[in-house]
Amino acid sequence: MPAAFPRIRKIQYEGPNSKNPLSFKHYNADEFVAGKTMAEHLRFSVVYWHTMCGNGTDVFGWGTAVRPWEKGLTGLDLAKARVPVFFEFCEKLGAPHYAFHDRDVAPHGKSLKQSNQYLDTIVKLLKEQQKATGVKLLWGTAQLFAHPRYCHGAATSCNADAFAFAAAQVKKALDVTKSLGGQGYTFWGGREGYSTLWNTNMKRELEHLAKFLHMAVDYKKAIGFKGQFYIEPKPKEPTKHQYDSDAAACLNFLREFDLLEHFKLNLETNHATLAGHTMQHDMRVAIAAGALGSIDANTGDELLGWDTDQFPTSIYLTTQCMLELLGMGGFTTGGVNFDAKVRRESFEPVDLFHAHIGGMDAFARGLKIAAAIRKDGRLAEFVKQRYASWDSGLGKDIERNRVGFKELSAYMMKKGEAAPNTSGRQEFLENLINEFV
Ligand code: XUL
Ligand code: CO
Repeated sequence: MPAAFPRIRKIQYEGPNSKNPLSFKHYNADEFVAGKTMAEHLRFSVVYWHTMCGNGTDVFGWGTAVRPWEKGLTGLDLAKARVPVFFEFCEKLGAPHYAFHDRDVAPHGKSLKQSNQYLDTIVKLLKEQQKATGVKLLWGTAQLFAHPRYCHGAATSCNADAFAFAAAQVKKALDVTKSLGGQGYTFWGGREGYSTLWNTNMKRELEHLAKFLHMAVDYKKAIGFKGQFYIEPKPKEPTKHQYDSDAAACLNFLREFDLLEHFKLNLETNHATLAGHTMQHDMRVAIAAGALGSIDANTGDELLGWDTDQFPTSIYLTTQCMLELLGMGGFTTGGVNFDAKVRRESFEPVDLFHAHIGGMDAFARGLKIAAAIRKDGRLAEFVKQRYASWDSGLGKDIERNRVGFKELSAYMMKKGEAAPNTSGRQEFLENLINEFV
Protein backbone atom coordinates (compact mmCIF):
# COMPACT_ATOMS: atom_id res chain seq x y z
CA MET A 1 0.00 0.00 0.00
CA PRO A 2 1.62 3.34 -1.03
CA ALA A 3 1.99 5.94 1.73
CA ALA A 4 -1.00 8.28 2.14
CA PHE A 5 1.26 11.12 3.28
CA PRO A 6 4.34 10.48 1.12
CA ARG A 7 5.90 13.90 1.60
CA ILE A 8 5.56 13.90 5.38
CA ARG A 9 8.23 12.21 7.46
CA LYS A 10 7.90 11.43 11.17
CA ILE A 11 7.27 14.65 13.08
CA GLN A 12 10.30 15.51 15.20
CA TYR A 13 10.85 17.78 18.18
CA GLU A 14 12.88 20.73 16.89
CA GLY A 15 12.48 23.14 19.81
CA PRO A 16 10.83 26.56 20.18
CA ASN A 17 13.06 28.29 17.61
CA SER A 18 12.17 26.00 14.73
CA LYS A 19 10.21 27.55 11.87
CA ASN A 20 9.25 24.17 10.44
CA PRO A 21 5.45 23.86 10.70
CA LEU A 22 5.76 20.07 10.58
CA SER A 23 7.79 19.85 13.79
CA PHE A 24 7.08 20.03 17.49
CA LYS A 25 8.23 23.19 19.22
CA HIS A 26 7.31 22.02 22.72
CA TYR A 27 6.21 18.39 22.71
CA ASN A 28 9.33 16.33 23.28
CA ALA A 29 8.00 12.86 24.06
CA ASP A 30 10.97 11.62 26.10
CA GLU A 31 11.69 14.84 28.01
CA PHE A 32 11.08 14.60 31.75
CA VAL A 33 8.71 17.08 33.36
CA ALA A 34 7.65 16.73 37.00
CA GLY A 35 8.97 13.19 37.32
CA LYS A 36 7.55 11.61 34.15
CA THR A 37 8.13 11.90 30.43
CA MET A 38 5.83 14.16 28.45
CA ALA A 39 4.51 11.09 26.63
CA GLU A 40 3.60 9.47 29.96
CA HIS A 41 1.86 12.59 31.23
CA LEU A 42 -0.09 13.40 28.11
CA ARG A 43 -1.00 10.03 26.60
CA PHE A 44 -2.17 11.64 23.35
CA SER A 45 -4.89 9.98 21.33
CA VAL A 46 -6.26 10.57 17.81
CA VAL A 47 -9.95 10.01 17.05
CA TYR A 48 -11.01 7.96 14.06
CA TRP A 49 -14.34 9.74 13.55
CA HIS A 50 -13.05 13.22 12.81
CA THR A 51 -9.63 12.34 11.42
CA MET A 52 -10.72 9.58 9.04
CA CYS A 53 -14.43 10.13 8.54
CA GLY A 54 -14.76 13.91 8.82
CA ASN A 55 -15.28 15.35 5.36
CA GLY A 56 -16.03 18.97 6.17
CA THR A 57 -19.80 18.90 5.69
CA ASP A 58 -21.82 21.35 7.72
CA VAL A 59 -25.56 21.98 7.83
CA PHE A 60 -25.24 24.39 4.92
CA GLY A 61 -22.72 22.66 2.73
CA TRP A 62 -21.21 19.55 1.25
CA GLY A 63 -17.96 17.99 2.20
CA THR A 64 -14.79 19.82 1.21
CA ALA A 65 -12.06 17.46 2.42
CA VAL A 66 -9.57 16.22 -0.15
CA ARG A 67 -8.68 12.64 0.83
CA PRO A 68 -6.82 11.05 -2.09
CA TRP A 69 -6.82 7.60 -0.46
CA GLU A 70 -10.63 7.42 -0.68
CA LYS A 71 -10.50 7.28 -4.52
CA GLY A 72 -14.29 7.09 -4.86
CA LEU A 73 -14.50 4.00 -2.66
CA THR A 74 -17.61 3.37 -0.56
CA GLY A 75 -18.85 0.99 2.13
CA LEU A 76 -16.57 -1.75 3.33
CA ASP A 77 -13.94 -1.00 0.65
CA LEU A 78 -13.62 2.56 1.91
CA ALA A 79 -13.48 1.35 5.50
CA LYS A 80 -10.64 -1.02 4.61
CA ALA A 81 -8.72 1.69 2.76
CA ARG A 82 -8.85 4.06 5.72
CA VAL A 83 -7.23 1.71 8.25
CA PRO A 84 -3.58 1.87 7.07
CA VAL A 85 -3.91 5.60 6.41
CA PHE A 86 -5.03 6.21 9.97
CA PHE A 87 -2.15 4.27 11.46
CA GLU A 88 0.36 5.92 9.13
CA PHE A 89 -0.97 9.22 10.43
CA CYS A 90 -0.71 8.22 14.11
CA GLU A 91 2.76 6.81 13.61
CA LYS A 92 4.10 9.86 11.77
CA LEU A 93 2.58 12.10 14.43
CA GLY A 94 3.96 9.98 17.26
CA ALA A 95 0.50 9.66 18.86
CA PRO A 96 0.52 6.57 21.06
CA HIS A 97 -3.26 6.03 21.25
CA TYR A 98 -6.51 6.25 19.31
CA ALA A 99 -10.27 6.05 19.91
CA PHE A 100 -13.14 4.99 17.65
CA HIS A 101 -16.86 4.31 17.39
CA ASP A 102 -17.93 0.97 15.91
CA ARG A 103 -19.58 2.69 12.95
CA ASP A 104 -16.62 4.99 12.19
CA VAL A 105 -14.31 2.12 11.43
CA ALA A 106 -16.88 -0.09 9.69
CA PRO A 107 -20.11 0.78 7.85
CA HIS A 108 -23.70 0.12 8.92
CA GLY A 109 -24.92 -3.16 7.46
CA LYS A 110 -28.47 -4.02 6.44
CA SER A 111 -28.91 -5.97 9.68
CA LEU A 112 -27.16 -6.26 13.03
CA LYS A 113 -25.58 -9.48 11.81
CA GLN A 114 -24.14 -7.84 8.70
CA SER A 115 -22.91 -4.81 10.69
CA ASN A 116 -21.14 -7.15 13.09
CA GLN A 117 -19.53 -8.99 10.18
CA TYR A 118 -18.28 -5.71 8.69
CA LEU A 119 -16.91 -4.74 12.08
CA ASP A 120 -15.10 -8.06 12.49
CA THR A 121 -13.48 -7.62 9.07
CA ILE A 122 -12.12 -4.21 10.02
CA VAL A 123 -11.15 -5.16 13.57
CA LYS A 124 -8.83 -7.76 12.10
CA LEU A 125 -7.09 -5.00 10.15
CA LEU A 126 -6.99 -2.70 13.19
CA LYS A 127 -5.35 -5.45 15.18
CA GLU A 128 -2.68 -5.97 12.52
CA GLN A 129 -1.99 -2.25 12.36
CA GLN A 130 -1.84 -1.91 16.16
CA LYS A 131 0.74 -4.68 16.19
CA ALA A 132 2.78 -3.20 13.35
CA THR A 133 2.82 0.38 14.69
CA GLY A 134 2.55 -0.03 18.47
CA VAL A 135 -0.40 2.43 18.54
CA LYS A 136 -2.84 1.38 21.27
CA LEU A 137 -6.56 1.75 21.77
CA LEU A 138 -7.37 4.36 24.45
CA TRP A 139 -11.07 3.63 24.32
CA GLY A 140 -13.77 2.24 22.12
CA THR A 141 -17.41 3.23 21.89
CA ALA A 142 -20.60 2.56 19.96
CA GLN A 143 -22.30 5.07 17.72
CA LEU A 144 -25.85 5.18 19.06
CA PHE A 145 -27.02 8.42 17.52
CA ALA A 146 -26.61 8.56 13.72
CA HIS A 147 -29.06 5.87 12.53
CA PRO A 148 -32.78 6.81 12.29
CA ARG A 149 -33.66 3.97 14.73
CA TYR A 150 -32.10 6.17 17.43
CA CYS A 151 -34.08 9.31 16.61
CA HIS A 152 -35.71 9.16 20.08
CA GLY A 153 -32.49 8.10 21.79
CA ALA A 154 -30.98 4.67 22.40
CA ALA A 155 -31.12 3.63 26.08
CA THR A 156 -33.69 6.38 26.68
CA SER A 157 -35.83 5.72 23.61
CA CYS A 158 -39.60 5.34 23.93
CA ASN A 159 -39.13 2.32 21.64
CA ALA A 160 -37.95 -0.75 23.56
CA ASP A 161 -36.55 -2.21 20.33
CA ALA A 162 -34.19 0.74 19.96
CA PHE A 163 -32.93 -0.02 23.50
CA ALA A 164 -32.44 -3.68 22.50
CA PHE A 165 -30.55 -2.80 19.32
CA ALA A 166 -28.33 -0.41 21.27
CA ALA A 167 -27.63 -3.11 23.84
CA ALA A 168 -26.64 -5.52 21.08
CA GLN A 169 -24.39 -2.87 19.55
CA VAL A 170 -22.67 -2.08 22.86
CA LYS A 171 -22.22 -5.79 23.58
CA LYS A 172 -20.38 -6.18 20.30
CA ALA A 173 -18.42 -2.94 20.79
CA LEU A 174 -17.29 -4.19 24.22
CA ASP A 175 -16.18 -7.51 22.73
CA VAL A 176 -14.23 -5.69 20.07
CA THR A 177 -12.71 -3.15 22.47
CA LYS A 178 -11.56 -5.99 24.69
CA SER A 179 -10.07 -7.93 21.78
CA LEU A 180 -8.10 -4.84 20.73
CA GLY A 181 -6.70 -4.38 24.24
CA GLY A 182 -8.72 -1.16 24.79
CA GLN A 183 -7.89 0.63 28.02
CA GLY A 184 -11.36 2.08 28.34
CA TYR A 185 -14.86 2.32 26.94
CA THR A 186 -16.86 5.55 26.66
CA PHE A 187 -20.59 6.16 26.84
CA TRP A 188 -21.53 9.46 25.29
CA GLY A 189 -25.31 9.80 25.38
CA GLY A 190 -25.69 11.22 21.87
CA ARG A 191 -29.49 11.43 21.95
CA GLU A 192 -30.09 10.39 25.55
CA GLY A 193 -32.21 13.40 26.39
CA TYR A 194 -35.29 15.05 24.92
CA SER A 195 -36.43 17.56 22.37
CA THR A 196 -39.68 18.42 24.12
CA LEU A 197 -41.03 17.57 27.56
CA TRP A 198 -44.56 17.37 26.09
CA ASN A 199 -43.82 13.86 24.86
CA THR A 200 -41.28 12.77 27.49
CA ASN A 201 -41.45 10.59 30.59
CA MET A 202 -38.18 11.77 32.10
CA LYS A 203 -38.21 9.49 35.15
CA ARG A 204 -38.77 6.40 33.04
CA GLU A 205 -36.04 7.40 30.56
CA LEU A 206 -33.52 7.98 33.35
CA GLU A 207 -34.32 4.60 34.87
CA HIS A 208 -33.85 2.96 31.48
CA LEU A 209 -30.49 4.66 31.03
CA ALA A 210 -29.36 3.37 34.43
CA LYS A 211 -30.63 -0.12 33.57
CA PHE A 212 -28.68 -0.03 30.32
CA LEU A 213 -25.46 0.97 32.09
CA HIS A 214 -25.96 -1.74 34.72
CA MET A 215 -26.33 -4.28 31.90
CA ALA A 216 -23.07 -2.98 30.44
CA VAL A 217 -21.35 -3.39 33.83
CA ASP A 218 -22.69 -6.95 34.08
CA TYR A 219 -21.50 -7.79 30.58
CA LYS A 220 -18.10 -6.24 31.23
CA LYS A 221 -17.72 -8.56 34.21
CA ALA A 222 -18.99 -11.55 32.26
CA ILE A 223 -16.34 -11.16 29.54
CA GLY A 224 -13.60 -10.08 31.93
CA PHE A 225 -13.00 -6.71 30.26
CA LYS A 226 -10.69 -4.79 32.58
CA GLY A 227 -10.82 -1.37 30.87
CA GLN A 228 -12.28 1.70 32.57
CA PHE A 229 -15.87 2.77 31.79
CA TYR A 230 -16.38 6.48 31.16
CA ILE A 231 -19.43 8.70 30.85
CA GLU A 232 -18.92 11.77 28.68
CA PRO A 233 -21.12 14.68 29.73
CA LYS A 234 -22.65 17.11 27.23
CA PRO A 235 -25.64 19.35 27.93
CA LYS A 236 -27.27 19.55 24.49
CA GLU A 237 -26.74 19.12 20.76
CA PRO A 238 -28.13 17.16 19.09
CA THR A 239 -30.86 17.05 21.77
CA LYS A 240 -32.26 20.16 23.45
CA HIS A 241 -31.31 18.68 26.82
CA GLN A 242 -29.08 15.71 27.44
CA TYR A 243 -29.40 13.88 30.76
CA ASP A 244 -25.61 13.63 31.32
CA SER A 245 -25.47 17.40 31.04
CA ASP A 246 -22.29 18.17 33.00
CA ALA A 247 -19.89 16.57 35.47
CA ALA A 248 -22.11 17.32 38.47
CA ALA A 249 -25.26 15.94 36.80
CA CYS A 250 -23.39 12.78 35.77
CA LEU A 251 -22.07 12.22 39.26
CA ASN A 252 -25.52 12.67 40.75
CA PHE A 253 -27.00 10.23 38.23
CA LEU A 254 -24.26 7.65 38.84
CA ARG A 255 -24.70 7.94 42.62
CA GLU A 256 -28.48 7.76 42.48
CA PHE A 257 -28.37 4.54 40.49
CA ASP A 258 -25.43 2.86 42.27
CA LEU A 259 -23.12 3.14 39.29
CA LEU A 260 -20.42 5.45 40.64
CA GLU A 261 -17.91 2.73 41.47
CA HIS A 262 -18.05 1.48 37.87
CA PHE A 263 -17.61 4.75 35.99
CA LYS A 264 -15.30 7.71 35.68
CA LEU A 265 -15.88 10.78 33.55
CA ASN A 266 -14.42 11.59 30.16
CA LEU A 267 -14.67 15.37 30.06
CA GLU A 268 -14.66 17.40 26.86
CA THR A 269 -13.83 21.11 26.84
CA ASN A 270 -16.44 22.14 24.30
CA HIS A 271 -19.10 20.21 26.21
CA ALA A 272 -18.17 21.93 29.49
CA THR A 273 -18.44 25.34 27.83
CA LEU A 274 -21.79 24.43 26.24
CA ALA A 275 -22.94 23.66 29.80
CA GLY A 276 -21.90 27.17 30.85
CA HIS A 277 -18.77 26.00 32.67
CA THR A 278 -15.07 26.17 32.06
CA MET A 279 -13.21 22.92 31.45
CA GLN A 280 -11.29 23.65 34.64
CA HIS A 281 -14.58 23.80 36.55
CA ASP A 282 -15.81 20.45 35.27
CA MET A 283 -12.41 18.85 35.89
CA ARG A 284 -12.40 20.20 39.44
CA VAL A 285 -15.90 18.78 40.05
CA ALA A 286 -14.88 15.34 38.76
CA ILE A 287 -11.57 15.32 40.60
CA ALA A 288 -13.26 16.22 43.89
CA ALA A 289 -15.34 13.06 43.48
CA GLY A 290 -12.30 10.96 42.53
CA ALA A 291 -13.95 10.40 39.16
CA LEU A 292 -11.89 12.12 36.47
CA GLY A 293 -10.82 9.47 33.99
CA SER A 294 -9.89 11.02 30.67
CA ILE A 295 -10.30 14.19 28.62
CA ASP A 296 -11.50 14.95 25.11
CA ALA A 297 -9.20 17.81 24.23
CA ASN A 298 -10.74 20.47 22.02
CA THR A 299 -12.22 23.92 22.26
CA GLY A 300 -15.30 25.81 21.12
CA ASP A 301 -15.69 29.29 19.67
CA GLU A 302 -17.23 31.77 22.09
CA LEU A 303 -18.86 33.69 19.27
CA LEU A 304 -20.49 30.64 17.71
CA GLY A 305 -21.59 28.84 20.85
CA TRP A 306 -22.10 25.34 19.49
CA ASP A 307 -19.96 22.22 19.51
CA THR A 308 -17.34 23.35 17.00
CA ASP A 309 -14.80 20.71 18.13
CA GLN A 310 -11.77 22.85 17.29
CA PHE A 311 -8.22 21.91 18.12
CA PRO A 312 -7.06 23.44 21.42
CA THR A 313 -4.50 26.18 20.97
CA SER A 314 -5.04 28.41 24.02
CA ILE A 315 -2.17 28.11 26.45
CA TYR A 316 -4.38 29.32 29.31
CA LEU A 317 -6.77 26.48 28.63
CA THR A 318 -4.06 23.82 28.45
CA THR A 319 -2.33 25.25 31.52
CA GLN A 320 -5.57 25.00 33.49
CA CYS A 321 -6.17 21.43 32.29
CA MET A 322 -2.64 20.37 33.19
CA LEU A 323 -2.74 22.07 36.60
CA GLU A 324 -5.86 20.06 37.41
CA LEU A 325 -4.35 16.85 36.04
CA LEU A 326 -1.03 17.21 37.85
CA GLY A 327 -2.96 18.05 40.99
CA MET A 328 -4.83 14.75 40.81
CA GLY A 329 -1.64 12.80 40.14
CA GLY A 330 -2.09 12.33 36.39
CA PHE A 331 -3.95 9.87 34.20
CA THR A 332 -4.12 6.16 34.83
CA THR A 333 -6.18 4.68 31.98
CA GLY A 334 -7.11 8.02 30.40
CA GLY A 335 -5.37 10.40 28.06
CA VAL A 336 -5.56 13.62 26.08
CA ASN A 337 -7.88 12.53 23.29
CA PHE A 338 -8.22 15.00 20.40
CA ASP A 339 -11.95 14.91 19.80
CA ALA A 340 -11.39 17.74 17.36
CA LYS A 341 -11.76 18.35 13.66
CA VAL A 342 -10.08 20.59 11.12
CA ARG A 343 -12.22 23.45 9.76
CA ARG A 344 -13.99 22.75 6.47
CA GLU A 345 -11.82 25.45 4.93
CA SER A 346 -8.72 23.43 5.95
CA PHE A 347 -9.36 20.65 3.48
CA GLU A 348 -5.92 19.28 2.62
CA PRO A 349 -4.43 16.18 4.28
CA VAL A 350 -1.52 18.21 5.65
CA ASP A 351 -4.02 20.26 7.69
CA LEU A 352 -4.62 17.15 9.81
CA PHE A 353 -0.96 17.29 10.80
CA HIS A 354 -0.93 21.04 11.51
CA ALA A 355 -4.00 20.61 13.71
CA HIS A 356 -2.68 17.75 15.82
CA ILE A 357 0.84 19.17 16.09
CA GLY A 358 -0.66 22.43 17.36
CA GLY A 359 -2.82 20.65 19.92
CA MET A 360 0.07 18.52 21.15
CA ASP A 361 2.38 21.52 21.42
CA ALA A 362 -0.30 23.52 23.25
CA PHE A 363 -0.70 20.71 25.79
CA ALA A 364 3.07 20.26 26.14
CA ARG A 365 3.40 23.97 26.94
CA GLY A 366 0.49 23.74 29.34
CA LEU A 367 2.23 20.83 31.04
CA LYS A 368 5.54 22.68 31.39
CA ILE A 369 3.83 25.83 32.65
CA ALA A 370 1.65 23.92 35.12
CA ALA A 371 4.71 22.04 36.42
CA ALA A 372 6.55 25.35 36.87
CA ILE A 373 3.60 26.89 38.75
CA ARG A 374 3.51 23.88 41.06
CA LYS A 375 7.27 23.94 41.59
CA ASP A 376 7.14 27.65 42.41
CA GLY A 377 4.54 26.87 45.07
CA ARG A 378 3.14 30.38 45.61
CA LEU A 379 -0.28 29.55 44.19
CA ALA A 380 -0.73 26.44 46.34
CA GLU A 381 0.61 28.27 49.39
CA PHE A 382 -1.87 31.12 48.86
CA VAL A 383 -4.80 28.70 48.71
CA LYS A 384 -3.52 26.87 51.77
CA GLN A 385 -3.22 30.10 53.76
CA ARG A 386 -6.66 31.23 52.63
CA TYR A 387 -8.15 28.33 54.58
CA ALA A 388 -5.84 28.64 57.59
CA SER A 389 -8.78 29.35 59.92
CA TRP A 390 -9.83 25.72 59.40
CA ASP A 391 -6.48 24.27 60.43
CA SER A 392 -6.74 24.95 64.16
CA GLY A 393 -9.11 26.11 66.87
CA LEU A 394 -12.75 26.50 65.93
CA GLY A 395 -12.37 25.60 62.24
CA LYS A 396 -10.65 22.35 63.14
CA ASP A 397 -13.37 21.59 65.70
CA ILE A 398 -16.04 22.03 62.99
CA GLU A 399 -14.20 19.81 60.54
CA ARG A 400 -13.72 17.13 63.20
CA ASN A 401 -17.42 17.20 64.11
CA ARG A 402 -16.67 18.34 67.65
CA VAL A 403 -19.19 21.20 67.70
CA GLY A 404 -22.76 21.89 66.53
CA PHE A 405 -25.05 24.92 66.28
CA LYS A 406 -25.35 25.23 70.10
CA GLU A 407 -21.58 25.48 70.63
CA LEU A 408 -21.14 27.79 67.62
CA SER A 409 -23.87 30.10 68.86
CA ALA A 410 -22.30 30.21 72.33
CA TYR A 411 -18.91 30.94 70.74
CA MET A 412 -20.25 33.85 68.68
CA MET A 413 -22.33 35.23 71.57
CA LYS A 414 -19.10 35.55 73.48
CA LYS A 415 -17.00 36.85 70.58
CA GLY A 416 -19.63 39.27 69.25
CA GLU A 417 -18.36 39.46 65.62
CA ALA A 418 -16.53 37.22 63.17
CA ALA A 419 -12.81 37.72 62.63
CA PRO A 420 -12.09 40.06 59.68
CA ASN A 421 -11.81 38.51 56.21
CA THR A 422 -8.66 38.53 54.10
CA SER A 423 -8.55 39.63 50.46
CA GLY A 424 -9.19 37.00 47.77
CA ARG A 425 -6.42 38.62 45.68
CA GLN A 426 -7.88 37.49 42.37
CA GLU A 427 -5.90 40.05 40.34
CA PHE A 428 -2.68 39.24 42.20
CA LEU A 429 -3.20 35.55 41.37
CA GLU A 430 -4.06 36.24 37.73
CA ASN A 431 -0.81 38.22 37.46
CA LEU A 432 1.07 35.41 39.17
CA ILE A 433 -0.25 32.89 36.59
CA ASN A 434 0.81 35.27 33.81
CA GLU A 435 4.37 35.20 35.10
CA PHE A 436 4.46 31.62 33.87
CA VAL A 437 2.25 31.60 30.76
C1 XUL B 1 -19.80 14.30 20.53
C2 XUL B 1 -18.64 13.64 21.15
C3 XUL B 1 -18.47 12.21 20.81
C4 XUL B 1 -17.91 11.37 21.91
C5 XUL B 1 -17.83 9.91 21.60
O1 XUL B 1 -19.95 15.63 20.86
O2 XUL B 1 -17.87 14.25 21.85
O3 XUL B 1 -17.69 12.13 19.68
O4 XUL B 1 -16.62 11.80 22.27
O5 XUL B 1 -19.07 9.39 21.26
CO1 CO C 1 -16.08 13.73 22.83
